This record gives sequence, structure tokens and C-alpha cells, in this order.
Amino acid sequence: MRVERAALYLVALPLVAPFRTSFGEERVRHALLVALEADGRTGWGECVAGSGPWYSAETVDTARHVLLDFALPLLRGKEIAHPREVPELLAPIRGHPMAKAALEAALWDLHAQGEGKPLTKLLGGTRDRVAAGVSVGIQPNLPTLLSRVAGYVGEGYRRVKLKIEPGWDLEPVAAVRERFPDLPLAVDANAAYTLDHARHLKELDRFGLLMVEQPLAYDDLLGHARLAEKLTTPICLDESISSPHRAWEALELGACRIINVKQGRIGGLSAALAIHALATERGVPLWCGGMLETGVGRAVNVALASLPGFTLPHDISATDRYYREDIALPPFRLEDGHIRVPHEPGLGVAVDLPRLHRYAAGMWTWRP
Ligand code: OSB
Ligand code: MG
Repeated sequence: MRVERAALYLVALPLVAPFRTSFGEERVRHALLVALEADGRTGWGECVAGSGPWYSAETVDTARHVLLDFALPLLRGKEIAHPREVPELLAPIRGHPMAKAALEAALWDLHAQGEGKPLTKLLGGTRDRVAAGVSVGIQPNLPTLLSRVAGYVGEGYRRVKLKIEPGWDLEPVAAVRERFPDLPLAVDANAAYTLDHARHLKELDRFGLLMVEQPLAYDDLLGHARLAEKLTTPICLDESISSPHRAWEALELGACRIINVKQGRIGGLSAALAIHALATERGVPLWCGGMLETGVGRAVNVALASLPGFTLPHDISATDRYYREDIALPPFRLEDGHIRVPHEPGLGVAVDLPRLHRYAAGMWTWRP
């Protein structure tokens, strides 16, 4: 296939509730969507960059710039036989994994539609449903946290992840653990601590957590390896794992025992497949993280999570946990604590164009 036209849409979707992490609060999710046209079909991808450079250096605006001015021009006139060729085509661009991943996802969608197969099949997925976890933001107080968690547990979520930061860690975790003694529970610090907090973080060991996610800085693999020697709770890395090579380094160093895979953070689905192969070889458990995606990005995540190495519950929740009205249909629903993997050709969701335009904050087009 050859890309004949591209359209980028910036959407601003209001979240059902504010989402607070150690790096800030989001009330409206800004997402950059990529639509590629080829052979009479449209393939969609979602860029997981946020509105500011907090979780990662990329933003929706840097991604748009890189896509329009550098990445799409590299595809000009190129016949792409398979989306796995995309990383090499984009290799001249240093960094910008989220921009690259969005383009690659749209090409996977096009390719899957062309083959008449669902994305899960092309990736090697083996499950028809994936275990849904939920990521719970930092709350104003403990009663609010407990009622939030109780609501999600009541809906059937299989694992709860609490966002933590200095000043909101041992107390909320103790309160949730006391009320839900058997709940699969995890915490995510989004890089809010330093190695000086090691003794404090060690206190988490008494709560029987599945993992502590990204306690230290994104670029501190060695610090995580030192911390891992002190904790019995497994460390999972998110921000630190920016590529398959970095995943290898982290495992070699003993910086983590679990990996949160986000195809956007590592530069695309091909990179995710490479990490999947590495983790399978080493027996390292994986799960699929989330970035408050719209239905387009969620469809990609669900397909990825259907691979056999993704053995822990994911940050893939039902659409209604994020948005009242999503720009892609049908919504993902929670069924017995799981999300069904779409089996229609391509992503298995359709972008609702009137809604897309209603929530659009910008649109750009590109032709070769
Ligand atoms: O660290 O996993 C994270 C959302 C935005 C940025 C970073 C993270 C998150 C989440 C949300 O935890 C997970 C989800 O999409 O359900
Ligand atoms: Mg995280």
C-alpha cells in the first residue's frame, strides 16, 4: 500500500472525572488522531502524547509537527508491503516514539482491513477477551478514594492501581487494603520518588501489592535496580521503557521484574512485538498500560493485550470509565471483569465522524 492522503485531528474529549497523577491533573484529554487513506480504505491511529511534556517529552503539538514535517514525508512514494517496515522507514527521525507509533498503528489498521482480518490475528493474539484493571487517580481524601475503589470493584474490575506520590502513599494504600483484603492491588508513582525514599517505599512491602510501577525517574534504570534489591514488592517499569533495547537493559540490570507495555511510548506495535518476544524468552510478565485513549487507541491496546505474554490485568477499562461520549464506536464494555477483543477486520471500531468534528480542536491534511 501507498499512503495517498493523511488527515490529523486534534480532539479535546472531556473526561468523566478529573484524573490526577504525581505530574498533574487532566480534565480534558487531548488526543491526536491520524487517518491514512490508501486503496479506498481509511486506517486510524491515535497518538498517546498529552497536552504538555509531563509524562513524556512529546506533546500533541510536537507530534503533529513531526508527523506532518518529517514522518509523513519519509513515506512519500513508498510502497509498504507490511506495517513492520515502518520503524525502518522512520529510523532517520530520532526519538518521537509517540508520533511514530500513531502512524504505524494507522498502517496496521489499513493492512488488517486489506487482509480482511482483525488486528489481534495479525499480531498473534490468542485470547478473545482481556482482563480489565482500572487506574485510580490521586483523590482529595480517603473517603472519596474508598468509594471510588468500591464502585470499580463492584463493577467487576480485576485489579486496581492506585496513583501515589509523596504525601499520598502509605495511608491510602493501607485504607484500600484494609477494606479489600483480597483485591489484586498495585501502585503507580509516575516517577515521583528518589532513591532517598527507599526506606519509605519499603513500607509498601506489607500490603501484598502486585507491583510498584515507576517509583523513580524515567532515566534512572540503575536507581531502580538498587531499589529492587531492597524491596520484596516487584518493580514494574513504565516511563523508563522507551524501546525494546531499553527493556533488555532494564532486565539485565535487574531494574524491573514486570513491564508495562504501551505501544505509543516505545514507538509502535512492531516495538511492542519485540518486547513481547524478549519477555516471553525470559519469562517476564507483561501487561498493557493505558494513556486514557479514545476508542481508537483502546482498540489497539486490546488487540496487543490479546497476545500470550500479556498475563497480568491491564490498564484497559471500559469506555464509560473515561468518556461519556467517545469518538469511536462501539464503546468497550466490561463483561465479567473483561473486555472483548474485536474480531472485525482492522481495529474493529469505527470513528464517528460527526462526533470527531464536534470534539475537534484542529485538523491538518497532508498529501504526498
Ligand atoms: O502512568 O500509566 C500511567 C494515564 C496517563 C499517563 C500515564 C498513565 C496513565 C494511566 C491511565 O495510569 C491508565 C488508563 O488509560 O486507564
Ligand atoms: Mg504508569
